[in-house]
Amino acid sequence: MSAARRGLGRLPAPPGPFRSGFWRSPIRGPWLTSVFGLVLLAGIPVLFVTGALSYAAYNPDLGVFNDQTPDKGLLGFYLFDWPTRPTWLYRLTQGVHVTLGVVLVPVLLAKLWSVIPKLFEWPPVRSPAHALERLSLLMLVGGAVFEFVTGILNIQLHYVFPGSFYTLHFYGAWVFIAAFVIHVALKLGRLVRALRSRPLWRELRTGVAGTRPEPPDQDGLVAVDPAPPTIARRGALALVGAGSLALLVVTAGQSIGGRLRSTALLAPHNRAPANGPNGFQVNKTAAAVGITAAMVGPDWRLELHGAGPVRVFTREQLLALPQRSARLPIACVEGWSTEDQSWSGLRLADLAAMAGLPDAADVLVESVQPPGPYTSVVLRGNQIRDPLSLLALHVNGVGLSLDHGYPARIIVPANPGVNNTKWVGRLTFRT
Ligand SMILES: Nc1nc2c(c(=O)[nH]1)N[C@H]1C(S)=C(S)[C@@H](COP(=O)(O)O)O[C@H]1N2
Ligand SMILES: [Mo]
Repeated sequence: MSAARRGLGRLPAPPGPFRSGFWRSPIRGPWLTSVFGLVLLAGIPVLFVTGALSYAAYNPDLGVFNDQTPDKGLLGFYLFDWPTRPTWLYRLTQGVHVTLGVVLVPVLLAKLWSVIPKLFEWPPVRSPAHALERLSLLMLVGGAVFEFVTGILNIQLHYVFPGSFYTLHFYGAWVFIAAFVIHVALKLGRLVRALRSRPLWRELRTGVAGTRPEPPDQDGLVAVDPAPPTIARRGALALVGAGSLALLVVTAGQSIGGRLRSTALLAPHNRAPANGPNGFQVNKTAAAVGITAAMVGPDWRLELHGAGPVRVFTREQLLALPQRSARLPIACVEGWSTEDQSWSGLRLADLAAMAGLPDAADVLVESVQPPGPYTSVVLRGNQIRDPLSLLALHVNGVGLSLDHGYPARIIVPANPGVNNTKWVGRLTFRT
């Protein structure tokens, strides 16, 4: 035994939560922790995968415009060309990511509550191995809290961060998942044993009166001096389950749509802004981003850059060209999405051919909006060539409303909403 270890061990625990008698809930113990842990074990990998897919969809290979995550380096190893089919792909992956993230909040909080005595272990460090374990727990808890907080702030408030939300959430996810994998590897055996120790059906039949503490455990979760029970384990599970269910009900409608849309009370984009053909969700209105009547009035032009000289079109000239249509949704990074809308306008593939580059590798799309994060977006070759990819002039049979991007906007199947640029002023096809 080292001198340091003896020294620390001899210091008495400070009063309060560091004392072993402080935590007294009689239901705290490996079983309850493992039930919450099992739910997170199923949910967090889904969050990680759908989140990672969102980065591929957001098009980080295409440089500074679409993705502000600098130097992804090795962590970007998996990035690939996001497909354009099925057209609802991003609606699904991002709807699952955001909805599941919200629904898991009560489970995460309950899991943290169930292990809180571990945060106040005394002595704080017993050995180098113990120090490592505590560091990994710090990364785990810190990573989880960080990812949930940044994610929820983003879907509720949109970009309130110093720097880019994407950067923070991306690196945070890798730190969190690394700690998560280590934690699962260390605890899986204990989780299985704890779950086997008390059959769920029996626990669900046990009321407050029959609730007894678990036998003392190696992690010190079980109270040494338990208080009389005020809630059964099934009551705690019901409470957390009801919290998750309530969050599901007030969130999922923004992604599922239809009649459920009106139940999405927590979602900032839950309601259709108006009736009629343009009456579906608007993320940023024209007024909110500084689009003035002059920018999109009779003087508006589309500039088409490519192999030959620059070509310039009025809206009337674009309307005189062959119009194509596509039924496609808008699916925002924030998780909300619209049902399919009927868009019509010019195929991006036709525009690429008009620009003299039918095999263009990508296209730089620029909005007339004053410079900001959405004013430039790059779309890839596979997105240009999909026959459903349009520079839309109409939606649902009428001209685009100003808020949906009049005079012209991009709509590409399975594209994250953020890359469907509104108020387009210039297209530059490139090889
Ligand atoms: N020029 C411009 N295009 C934009 C945006 C914007 O703020 N400015 N918002 C984007 C985002 S984040 C989304 S989700 C969609 C929303 O389109 P909608 O408002 O027509 O539903 O537009 C995208 N195109
Ligand atoms: Mo968005």
